[in-house]
Amino acid sequence: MSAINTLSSNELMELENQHGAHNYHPLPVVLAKGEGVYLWDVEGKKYYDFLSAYSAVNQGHCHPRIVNTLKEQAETLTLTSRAFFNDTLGPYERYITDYFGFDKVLPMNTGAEAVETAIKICRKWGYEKKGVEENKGQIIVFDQNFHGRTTTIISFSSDPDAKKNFGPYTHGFIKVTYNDVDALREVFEENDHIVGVLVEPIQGEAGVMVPNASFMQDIAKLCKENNALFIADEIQTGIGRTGSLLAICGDCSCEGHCEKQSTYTRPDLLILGKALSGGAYPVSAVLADNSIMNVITPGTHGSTFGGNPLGSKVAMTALEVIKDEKLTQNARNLGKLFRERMQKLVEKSDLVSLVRGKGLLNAIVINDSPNSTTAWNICVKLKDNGLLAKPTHGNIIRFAPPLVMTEEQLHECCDIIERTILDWE
Ligand code: IF1
Repeated sequence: MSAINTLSSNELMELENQHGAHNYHPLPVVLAKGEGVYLWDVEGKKYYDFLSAYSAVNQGHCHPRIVNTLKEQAETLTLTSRAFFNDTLGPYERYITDYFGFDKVLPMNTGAEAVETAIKICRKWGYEKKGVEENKGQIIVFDQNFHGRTTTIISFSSDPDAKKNFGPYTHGFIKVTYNDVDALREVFEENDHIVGVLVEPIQGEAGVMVPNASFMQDIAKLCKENNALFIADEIQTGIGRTGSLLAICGDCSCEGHCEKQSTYTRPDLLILGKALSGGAYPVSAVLADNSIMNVITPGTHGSTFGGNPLGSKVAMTALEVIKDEKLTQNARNLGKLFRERMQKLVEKSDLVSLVRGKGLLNAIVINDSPNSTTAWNICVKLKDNGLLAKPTHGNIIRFAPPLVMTEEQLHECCDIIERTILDWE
């Protein structure tokens, strides 16, 4: 056994505390192994994962097919840079554009980079195609958004922790209340320089806020009427998580690119990350049709690692797994079951005031002040009882297990949650 593995959880936490920047406040559990829906800590205790690395491991931990692809490609070719062609990028680009129904893809690595990429494409499109005066373009964003942590993205964050003392901030964003079509329409009416609208189909960090069923269609419609780009950040919600291939598909059971505009509202720019690699490697992407993507020309954008052979191969396998194992359908079915079980708990317990979500992206709201530590303490208890989840925004607990869960496992998890909550009172 290697030297690292002889250290206890306490010793490992102390190492992070001593030598790492304190940019996180993790639950006190030190994980050493993962397989499917399970995680094990250093002492060998087994847990159900109910976070899925913020929806990056939709395909389950260490999926054998994804791991095999990673190993094989790692032994063959990992990185060439984009100074040369390579033999995996083209096939990957054809695969992902077919999969989601767009002309072209721009490959990047992290979610924030992909959001930055979409913002750059949108602005350039605004000046070169829409004819907006240079440097005047505005992008509409929403209150309580989460799109990443670069200086431009945090410039339009509503979260003081994410934003304060990181200025000066990037201009060119107008913030509107989420789920408020009238407010959005007003901004369009008052401003000639809108080049796009950037939105999460469900706001994750805000506490799994599910907007009205028509909100995405309303945005798409306003964008069309005002010649602005509809930009969907599906980094957390996409790739099966919400019981549809994309959350903007709504309740349509198509695989993402059907013509039923009533249920599927096709974005002009689609942003993906996280589960695009099944958590094995950082892979993100922006998809668009030619009329938009062709504003990007040599030298205007790029990344050393974006589109590398390892990431490309891993992403192809990760997307295949979603289809082959019907994980989207599983998320839809299990999600209904989960919310039914939690709804019963809401009725039985004064501690839980509501459950909301779609597919396997759900949250319960704890009946206490957002400043209380109740949700945190419940998560610590859940951990002791063998289930890992994380509070968000004080009194909300997000529940997002890997999509490879079985019905039997889900019931066992609901039993753990129920017992933990009922024992609390
Ligand atoms: C952290 C939240 C989840 C995202 C959407 C872009 C990104 C994210 C919709 C950026 C990333 C992560 C990042 C992680 C916490 C986490 C998160 F709680 F903050 F909201 F998932 F729920 N768009 N979300 O959700 O992607 O650059 O990280 O690859 O600690 O920052 P990234």
